Amino acid sequence: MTETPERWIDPERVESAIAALAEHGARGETGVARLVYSPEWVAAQDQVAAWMSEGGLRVERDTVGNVWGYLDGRQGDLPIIATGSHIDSQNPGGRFDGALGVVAGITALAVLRERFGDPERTLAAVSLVEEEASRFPAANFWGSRAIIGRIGTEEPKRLRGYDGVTMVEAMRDAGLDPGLVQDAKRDDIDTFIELHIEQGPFLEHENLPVGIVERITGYRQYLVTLEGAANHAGTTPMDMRRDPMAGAAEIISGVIDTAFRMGRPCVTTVGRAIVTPNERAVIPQQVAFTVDARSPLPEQRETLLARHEALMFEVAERRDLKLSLRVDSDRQPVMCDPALVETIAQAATAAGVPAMTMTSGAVHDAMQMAEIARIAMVFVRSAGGISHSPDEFTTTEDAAAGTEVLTRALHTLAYPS
Ligand code: HGY
Ligand code: MN
Ligand code: MN
Repeated sequence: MTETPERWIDPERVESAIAALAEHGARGETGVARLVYSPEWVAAQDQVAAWMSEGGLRVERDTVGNVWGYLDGRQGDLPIIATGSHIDSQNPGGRFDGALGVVAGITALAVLRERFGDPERTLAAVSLVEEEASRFPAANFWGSRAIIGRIGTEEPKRLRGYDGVTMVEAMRDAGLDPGLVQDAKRDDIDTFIELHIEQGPFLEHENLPVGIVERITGYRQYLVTLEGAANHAGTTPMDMRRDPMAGAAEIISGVIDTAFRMGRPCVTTVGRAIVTPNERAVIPQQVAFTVDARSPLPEQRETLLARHEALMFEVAERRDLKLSLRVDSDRQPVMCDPALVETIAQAATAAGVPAMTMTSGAVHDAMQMAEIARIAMVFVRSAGGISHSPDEFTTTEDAAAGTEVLTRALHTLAYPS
């Protein structure tokens, strides 16, 4: 019999922090709606900064609102090792998506400081401002894109939220200067490890608490707008209509069917539709809908996107509809660093936490950070594979097991052996 290694992480510490964060933007019993730069978002970032200070970390806020907590290393001039995730949520989502990675990062650094003192390499825990695009449909990865220098100078003025507020106004409401977004860019990050809930069924299926991500899916998100001619539902013969709903129906069922026929791992989702006017007895003038298409295999992603676009153009042409296609987000699949994956696998073994390597079907801030740093991710099991819902749940034991693995991996990377 091998002995269970001593655990560095107290599960209660992780659980109580998740519960405290969930109060900022609480919706019902278990839901959270914490949209970027809202008052509840500001309160959550303040809470995070306070925890970082209590954990003995040096706190900084950058110009876009990311909160950084540093455990300074003896070799302070070396590029840093960072961990963290996003503090915003779906509208509403659950209490773990993003938040668990923020809590795990702060907990890991505080525990490393308590147990081992100063590291050799500087460690940072970061609470990133926005990943979900739940307030601004095209903001996605606002925090990590600022860090890698991929926010255009005009973007804050151009982006408008579902609530009609521009990014400039939202940033000002949160006490930030939108003219300084570019100053959040940095070039001193060597390594970024993001802990996140799996948001899918595979770990539960394998009865494992932890996954180590090797590859993150690629995706493209479109807003498809079809324009036809509004008219009376009773008097306009079927063969005399320019009906954008008929075109949308054909495209929506077609893209979903294409992904289904191409098979795993590609997926396509139509999650939002806006019908104008939205009336029972009127052929609509316009139907707009989102298409979110993903595959972790680069060639499969290209084939999927090409088929989707061909269908959209063919249907619009045949039905005499005006098609406009806006791409809100577009990203190739990203590979995690093999050496980091191995370091995390060894940390899991040392902790006595069973784990497997896997692919992420969700997109993550880590894939933006991959442009400037080597990256990897630690996943923890999602109950029922459910996420982006108030029903999202991860047990305290699993959350602590993932945090344990993260902490030990950071220890390997930042402390002399
Ligand atoms: O859409 C995504 O994959 C991410 O969870 N926002
Ligand atoms: Mn997330
Ligand atoms: Mn999410």
